[in-house]
Amino acid sequence: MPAPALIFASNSDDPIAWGAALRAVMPELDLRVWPDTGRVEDVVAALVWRHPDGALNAFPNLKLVVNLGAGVDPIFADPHLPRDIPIVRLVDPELTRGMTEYVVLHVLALHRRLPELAEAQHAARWHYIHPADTRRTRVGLMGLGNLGSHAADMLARIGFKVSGWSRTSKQVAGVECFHGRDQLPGFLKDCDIVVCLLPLTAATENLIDATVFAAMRDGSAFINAGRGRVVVDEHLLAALDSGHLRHAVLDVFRDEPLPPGHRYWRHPRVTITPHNATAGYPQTAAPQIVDNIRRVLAGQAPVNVVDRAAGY
Ligand code: NDP
Ligand code: OXD
Repeated sequence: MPAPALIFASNSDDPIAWGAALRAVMPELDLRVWPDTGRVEDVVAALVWRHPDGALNAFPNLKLVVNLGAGVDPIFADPHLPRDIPIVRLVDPELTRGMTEYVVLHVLALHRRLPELAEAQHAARWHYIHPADTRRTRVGLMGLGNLGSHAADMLARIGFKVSGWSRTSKQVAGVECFHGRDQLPGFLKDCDIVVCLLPLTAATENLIDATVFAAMRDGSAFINAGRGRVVVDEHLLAALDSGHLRHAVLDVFRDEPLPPGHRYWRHPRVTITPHNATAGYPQTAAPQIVDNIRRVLAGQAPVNVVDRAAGY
């Protein structure tokens, strides 16, 4: 039997590093890099990030599509996506740890008022701000999945009060949990800092709009590391311009790279990071990818399968 072949299609991941990590757990693996497919019949799995539309239809024996990231919206952007092949996403412990690091970094920076202090330093102005009481500060996570629940746990351990909002009802130790559209205002009204870790789906696109910002506390802050299209940019800018929101930290954008003329770049109340909150790491992600390849080759269901109907 020929060695299982895998097609790698990503312009932002290093096929050499991924090949080495995958072969460390599956030495017989035959890794091919798009567009050098070789004999298309050999390919059983595709490892992709923003693959070319229709590319996955080239492989008649494809049994698995692996998204090289946590968010699968780039896969669903392909109008010719094969219908019946399971799609799995990365649930990589290092990717998760990296996102928690990002969330904690920016929550602490906002909590300790670093943007205002940096502005004061720039003007050589001694601007005393009394430190806020962590135990009386509430951080709210929109999205309580793999990333949101891990970040929530760390924030609670630091001493913040933590709330979370999800689609379905959840229970997370130390987190006040809300779910569904009806409970969104109740979730938002007590949060001092709101963190979006939602996937982009038909239900979340443009979800965070003027109504959502109005439901947030006066003087609260917002972090978006989920997806740019979940937020209505003009409404966020209006909430920042009016001072209703004191600051926004944005890692993800409607169009990436963020266009040079976009108002976010020069807004005094916006901090921008270039979609680098976290990433998948070959060494820690390879074992689960290989496990899933072995599963589909043995006729078993893979793990971390994306729910196509829900879109995440
Ligand atoms: P999960 O699928 O594990 O969790 C998604 C969470 O969002 C779940 O709690 C889910 O609710 C909730 N959710 C989904 N739809 C809705 C909705 N309509 N209303 C309310 N809640 C909803 O995903 P991850 O935690 O692994 O990742 C989350 C997102 O983070 C990714 O999809 C991606 O967009 C983004 N991301 C960004 C990165 C970056 O570098 N900036 C890196 C990695 C990911 P429920 O629990 O009920 O299912
Ligand atoms: C993402 C990722 O989904 O980098 O943004 O994993």
